[in-house]
Amino acid sequence: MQILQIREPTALASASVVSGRVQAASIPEAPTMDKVTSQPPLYPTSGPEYRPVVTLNGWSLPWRMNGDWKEFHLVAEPVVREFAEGMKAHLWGYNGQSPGPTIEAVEGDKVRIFVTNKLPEYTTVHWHGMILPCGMDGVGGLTQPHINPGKTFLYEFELKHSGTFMYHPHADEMVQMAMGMMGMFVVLAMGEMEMPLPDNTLPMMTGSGQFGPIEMGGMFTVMKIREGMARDDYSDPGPYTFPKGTVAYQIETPAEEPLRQDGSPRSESTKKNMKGMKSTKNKGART
Ligand SMILES: [Cu+2]
Repeated sequence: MQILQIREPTALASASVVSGRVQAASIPEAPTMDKVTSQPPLYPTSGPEYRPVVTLNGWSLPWRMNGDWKEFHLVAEPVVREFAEGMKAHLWGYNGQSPGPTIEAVEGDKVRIFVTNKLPEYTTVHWHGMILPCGMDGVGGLTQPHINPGKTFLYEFELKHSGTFMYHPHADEMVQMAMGMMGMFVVLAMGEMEMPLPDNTLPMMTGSGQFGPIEMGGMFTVMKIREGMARDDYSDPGPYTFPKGTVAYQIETPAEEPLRQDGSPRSESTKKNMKGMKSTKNKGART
């Protein structure tokens, strides 16, 4: 919030507190990145000192100060990323890259994020896990109108809690996220953390459980709670011991191969076509 000085004498009397968005008429520059190597972090030029994060094979989105608002500009757009020499993937991302640039700010900051849509379809940006007003949560159709191609929306909110968050669309999710639209949003804590980071958690996207990797579809942070753990004990109690017979399991299929819908076995020619595929025959052990 800022007090606007309005020059017209008639308006002076009614000069009032207005939303930050009135100030936002000039859209900040949208930096873009063409390199896929880790870029140096951005040190704060105002506000509290902190040690910025380094995004591996990525970069941090520059911002500008406008009054007490930190302004960022994300551009959702098709991008080309070279994963290995000569292997270029046509993706969707933000500001020239996929994943999008890391947004970094400090607990208590007021952020204003401009989002310009240069995709061939509508989008939104959801600030995953962050505590903010419902109408800033970026769920197309539910909490805001979609951002149509060529349009720019503003998100304005105060960063209430520190943490490592992410942003991604909540619009045509299965396509847009699969195409690479996501980025990290790091909110640094002011002062001491009240609690050590528990190693008793599995962070989303990077965790592995006792049955294999835990994937994005889960989007979970899994806190391990066990009977008998001491209060304030955040040590990792290890994998959960499932009671016997309570885990979904694979069975040996009685038929050698599935029948077709009409009940006939697959023909030899079909088998030949399927030559490259192996049938999995894992022993389904019941725990
Ligand atoms: Cu999410």
